[in-house]
Amino acid sequence: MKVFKYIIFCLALTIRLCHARFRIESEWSDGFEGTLEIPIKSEINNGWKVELRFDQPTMIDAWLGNLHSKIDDRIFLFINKNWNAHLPLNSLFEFKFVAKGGIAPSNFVAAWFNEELILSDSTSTTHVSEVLNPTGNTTAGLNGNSVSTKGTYDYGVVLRNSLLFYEAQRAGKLPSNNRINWRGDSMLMDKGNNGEDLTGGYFDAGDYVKFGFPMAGFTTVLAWGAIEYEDAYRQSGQLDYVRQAIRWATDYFIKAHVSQYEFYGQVGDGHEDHAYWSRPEDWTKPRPAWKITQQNPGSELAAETAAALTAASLVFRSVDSNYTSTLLGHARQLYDFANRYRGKYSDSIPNISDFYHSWTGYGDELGWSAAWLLRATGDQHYQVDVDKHYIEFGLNRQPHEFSWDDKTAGLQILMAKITRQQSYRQQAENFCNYVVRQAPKTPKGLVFLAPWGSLRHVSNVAFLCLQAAGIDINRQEYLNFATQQINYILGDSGRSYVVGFGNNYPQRPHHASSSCPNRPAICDWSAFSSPNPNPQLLIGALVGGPDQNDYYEDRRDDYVKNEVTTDYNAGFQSAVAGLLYHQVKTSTAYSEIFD
Ligand SMILES: *[C@@H]1O[C@H](CO)[C@@H](O)[C@H](O)[C@H]1NC(C)=O
Ligand SMILES: *[C@@H]1O[C@H](CO)[C@@H](O)[C@H](O)[C@H]1NC(C)=O
Ligand SMILES: CC(=O)N[C@H]1CO[C@H](CO)[C@@H](O)[C@@H]1O
Repeated sequence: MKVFKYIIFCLALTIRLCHARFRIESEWSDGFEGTLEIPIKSEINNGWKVELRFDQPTMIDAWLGNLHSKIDDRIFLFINKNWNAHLPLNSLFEFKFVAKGGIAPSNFVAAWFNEELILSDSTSTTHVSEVLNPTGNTTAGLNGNSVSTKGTYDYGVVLRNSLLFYEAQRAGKLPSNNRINWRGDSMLMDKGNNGEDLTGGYFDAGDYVKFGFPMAGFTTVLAWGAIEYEDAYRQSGQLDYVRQAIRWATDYFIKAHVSQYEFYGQVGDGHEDHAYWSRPEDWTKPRPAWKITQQNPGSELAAETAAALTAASLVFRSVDSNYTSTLLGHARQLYDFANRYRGKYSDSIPNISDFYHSWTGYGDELGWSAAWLLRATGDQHYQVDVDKHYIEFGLNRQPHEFSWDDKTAGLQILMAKITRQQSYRQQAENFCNYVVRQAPKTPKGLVFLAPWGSLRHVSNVAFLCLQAAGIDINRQEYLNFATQQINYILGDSGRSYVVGFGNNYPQRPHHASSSCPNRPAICDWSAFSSPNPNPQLLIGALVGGPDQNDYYEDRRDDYVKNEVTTDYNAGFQSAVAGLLYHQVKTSTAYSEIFD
């Protein structure tokens, strides 16, 4: 029997590529044959991909494309063949397929063309969320059409250097493959109140305190970049290194999580530390450690650590399943701890308050960690929690930055990626439109969100809006923005702001250990006040950056413009990985990448 029937449900308000139609060519007891009619509204030069979703397992034959991946036998991603990578403007692309295995046209619930939802039946939101790819990664930003990000900087080298900076920040016993020859073992006496081993982890910045909250925050951002832009890391030979960098933090978080409701969130007193200017290797005094418990909870800290462990679980999923489940186990417990025993972490660890007081409260971290757990596990309870947190904490608000303190914009973009729902996409777009189109700029075009560490704010928003571009929200505009901002940092402004890279890079970062001469020479406050460059090259470190007039001085005593931190480099490194990723994808047709 030959039936002609159209299923048309066009999301006209949100979708540029509207009026895609599905035509059923024929139908029989075991399956059907159908054609997706896709009007081509902008010329496709570099290939395309089509994703088909069903609400029950099926088998698909489609001869116009190569099957690239298949999830749960329900989600099928097809990439063009060599001969049909080009689709002319204003043509109608007819993508035909046969579905078999006891399936009816009503089981076909949604289709995407180059990241855009082009067809969705009225019930598809529930269907689609049930069959979400738990890693959410198969479709990340592959659309290469008409994007030009011709950087004149070698982003692969920048990634390598940034990872070397993280290596220079390691506390604890260094492994034999340590690449920083002026660094050695340090702070081997770090322990908890009951003697628990708390060695390892990262020094926060130019100092030696281990602040758990920003450490977790930067780990989440590094892991996020490693998930989305895995190909960029692979292509530049840095995939193993970024995994090691993430693991250096997550191994420490696992140690610090000494029981279900006990987590150490700080080692070292900031005031005492900041009175010391020398090498970490030379510090011998025992250091205090503070934890959160049921009686003294800390929801920002526990939730952000849950987010970091969850994001890291996605990084290790394909290489170490045991470690992945260890990470997820701790993450679930810490999220539960954060949500069940609520409290401001600075009330429980008051020693933090002069350094990383959380001004935005814990609502953003609760939403953000639930979203990460949703992505990694597909467990719909976390969707319910995200919804609750959105309402309780007003998380649909439009933030003005993305930072170690405020995760709201990250949550909104992450949810847009996971669910593809318009409400989240709109929030992501509002945020990026604000930073790209409205926020203050310096005379040379740097977006200027805050004076202290201006470039970390720039990098963070560049990273987020690259991800928005990857799900086709104002793609070209956001890609151009991110390229312009990152290239400003790398040299377009007339100098480089990354130690050891490019033209006239900073020589005197506010960073104690690299300001010290080689051992055994004494290192003290005279190293701090010396006018000379730091004796050790802290390669890869991003400094704070210029003021609103593009003014900057390379002075060691200027911690506003010239400190370096593990937090600053994370958004920066992930943004650079994103630019490299888009470069690679646009210089190669899909067929070449995936064949
Ligand atoms: C998994 O990891 C745990 C903790 O690191 C270890 O004790 C266990 O032996 C590992 N299991 C496997 C199968 O590697
Ligand atoms: C931080 O901890 C140190 C060491 O226990 C203590 O002397 C100092 O008073 C504390 N400072 C604050 C602000 O809590
Ligand atoms: C990092 C990650 O999770 N990669 C996964 C992306 O999805 C494909 C297909 O499901 C997996 O094979 C990868 O391991």
